[in-house]
Amino acid sequence: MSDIATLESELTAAIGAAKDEAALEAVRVAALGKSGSVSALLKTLGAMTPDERKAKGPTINGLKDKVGAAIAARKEELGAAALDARLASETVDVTLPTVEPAAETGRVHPISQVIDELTAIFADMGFAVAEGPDIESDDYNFTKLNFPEGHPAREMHDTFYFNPKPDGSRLLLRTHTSPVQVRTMLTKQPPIRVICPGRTYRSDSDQTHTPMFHQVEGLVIDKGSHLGHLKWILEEFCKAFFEVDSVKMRFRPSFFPFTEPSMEVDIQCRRDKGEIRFGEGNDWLEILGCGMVHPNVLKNCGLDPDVYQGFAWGMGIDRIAMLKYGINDLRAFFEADVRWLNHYGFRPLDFPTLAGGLSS
Ligand code: 2U9
Repeated sequence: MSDIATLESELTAAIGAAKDEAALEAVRVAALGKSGSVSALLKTLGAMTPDERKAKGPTINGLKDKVGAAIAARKEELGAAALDARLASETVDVTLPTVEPAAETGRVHPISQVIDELTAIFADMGFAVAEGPDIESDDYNFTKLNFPEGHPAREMHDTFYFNPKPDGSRLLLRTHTSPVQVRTMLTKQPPIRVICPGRTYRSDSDQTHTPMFHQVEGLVIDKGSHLGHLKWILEEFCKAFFEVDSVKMRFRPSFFPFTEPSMEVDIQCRRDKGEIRFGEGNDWLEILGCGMVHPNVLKNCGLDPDVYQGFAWGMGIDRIAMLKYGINDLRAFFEADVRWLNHYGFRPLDFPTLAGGLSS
């Protein structure tokens, strides 16, 4: 074999053996670079006689072309293999479960969920939501609501009072959401249909009471409002809230300064191995208080009781949330334990609607 043929087979083997572009470049420099083996052969042409050049020129130039072409072909091969390897390493398995986006990992607190649920139910019956300040005056929290001076609820040990002002008046943390209805009656003309959900405060703390708790109260004022309307509204609410087709309710006489007559309301239930089922059974569970708005309250809020009648009700949101969702420790509501919230909380984008199912 001639020297040129030997060099060609050596270079072809080296090109084929180059594992990556860097190795191939080293072969190219060793063959075609300034001091490369093929370049050295090309240089010998200059010193040859014309006949020698005619004889050897095509072989040497042919070697240069073949080596160049082989390097280009190998480069393409290596590029394609590198791309295949990258694509293989970046493949996505579309059958794997998706990662939950950040917006869906948080949870809605059961109290917020229950407020959304009862708002959806009462909104469907034509009620607006009214809100007011947590810090209230004695007048709006007690006096306008027909609490006599010296009523036990006004005692220091039941109500959180702020220090008295120079004129002797005292602000307080509202003990119920009723001052919101007082504000509504003082600023809006009947017919009035509002619900008032919000935080309330009483100086009370044990297994079943927390100093801050949540209430929702409702108020209807119109000409000719009566207890039949109240009963229907409360029954519709209980059916929708507890997601049952029918529910029996029991109205027992009671007393509140702001309503006359006043009633406490129980709903039918069945207690079964620590669980409570609504809309069935022979047991009763107290869930709310209600009554016709006292004529003194109507007068105190600028309405003529001979023209307008009203009814109102109030219930503890924390309590109905516990009953509906089987939560038995009230204090857990306010401990901000993420594990508890992951268990009892609701998905943030599942809004409660009557059509879509309140808690689905
Ligand atoms: C106005 C007139 C009347 C609101 C009412 C109740 C009955 C009631 C309790 C239930 C459990 C409070 O959370 S609880 O302790 N509430 O029983 N609340 S009637 O009556 C009003 C409110 C405002 C102007």
